[in-house]
Amino acid sequence: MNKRISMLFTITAVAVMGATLFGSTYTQTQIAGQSLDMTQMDVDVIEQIHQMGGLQLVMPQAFAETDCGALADTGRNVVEFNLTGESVELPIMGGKTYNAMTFSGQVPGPTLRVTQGDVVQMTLSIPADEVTGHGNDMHASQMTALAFDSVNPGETSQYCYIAESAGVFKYHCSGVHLIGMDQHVFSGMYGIAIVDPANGYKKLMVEKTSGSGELDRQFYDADALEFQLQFNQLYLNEDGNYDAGAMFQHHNSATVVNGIQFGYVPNMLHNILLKGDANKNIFVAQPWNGLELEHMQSQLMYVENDQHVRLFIENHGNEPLYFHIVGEILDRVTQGNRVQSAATETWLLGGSQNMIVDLVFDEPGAYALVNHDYAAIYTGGIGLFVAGDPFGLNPRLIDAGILTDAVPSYAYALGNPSDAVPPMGANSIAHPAVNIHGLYTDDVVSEMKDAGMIPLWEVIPTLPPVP
Ligand SMILES: [Cu+2]
Repeated sequence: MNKRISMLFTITAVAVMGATLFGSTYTQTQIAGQSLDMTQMDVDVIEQIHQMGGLQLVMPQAFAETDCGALADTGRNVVEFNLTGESVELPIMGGKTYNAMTFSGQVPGPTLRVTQGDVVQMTLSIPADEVTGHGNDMHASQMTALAFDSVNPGETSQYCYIAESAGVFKYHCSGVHLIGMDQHVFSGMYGIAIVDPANGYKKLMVEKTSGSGELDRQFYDADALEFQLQFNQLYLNEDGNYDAGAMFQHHNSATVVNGIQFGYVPNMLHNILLKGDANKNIFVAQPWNGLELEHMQSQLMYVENDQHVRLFIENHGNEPLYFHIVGEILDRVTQGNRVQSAATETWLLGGSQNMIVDLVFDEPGAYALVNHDYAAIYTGGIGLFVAGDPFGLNPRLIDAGILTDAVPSYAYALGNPSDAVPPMGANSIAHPAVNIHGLYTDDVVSEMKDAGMIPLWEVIPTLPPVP
């Protein structure tokens, strides 16, 4: 064997050995559901690496436990953020379920909204019957990485930090001492914190041309109707379990927006209103169509024309997000508290990156938001905004007695989906109504009913027929 071939052989052998030793073990460890015993980690190094799945992540802990008492005495506003780590079964497209891991029974987890300079008091509780420990790495924090670790079942842990930087920030489970972090995140343990700028948002300037074609500038007040859109992927096997092998190869099984594939597309009611038949689909893909799906039935997002709309967008996934709205231009893109672009067609977000998009929908119509990666579009990365009254429904809804007067968006009749509506901030315009929509456990749904959000699946059958 000549030297070159011998060298190639050696490299190949090492690669094969590596795959055997690490790859397969990793998959088993991950899928088995996180029971790696850290007390066993003093064994020899190879065995240790073997147990961890071929990779020992040597990095500081994600955050330190800080003195919540001292921060509470500073006079700053303290915001409590309480989460529980819960494994539950949740639906996926096609009538199946998957073994989800959640913060507080929903995917994504609850959104935290604070103002720059506030103290966040984050408390993570893990129920005693939970199958694994969980942690929470909040990207909005900047802390010495010391004491905080994953929380064991039956225990609670707390840390505090000052939200110093404005913007959108992901939070996610950090696994059990970082092990299984990928499984926990892709199974649903992610969410966002919105940190509003201390001086509020800037007003929006949109360049247009006037009637005679001359350049004109229109200004919109900083107050806006707001939505949150969190993109991610699922990597599931046929049994609805996380498939680490698929993740390592970037072979996702679904693209999700706020946890759901095709969650913001027309449904049965829209079919009836526009086509006179519940079964005549308007859109190419309407998997979450019927009222029997309750809070999982797809819903649309409604905005007014000539209204300042603000979108908080996070890419939680492994794949890039090429965010685009079909038929619209992103009037302003902000990251952190800095404007990155204006009047742009598409903006790219890498993994764990975010932006705030400000825009105005000028004309009545239906506008699809997409990840303009075609593989993402056709696996669920698409949803619809409906601006104004493009279908002329106002007179029909008034005739039916559902509305008393013409309204500037269908949100006044149907509400906007709860999982796309962030908590209110100082520059938020209130949504006319909010309907219960999202990847929620039944407990979360009943809390939302108590909070006055609309269960459309109960309300719609009681409405008079629309002529
Ligand atoms: Cu976890």
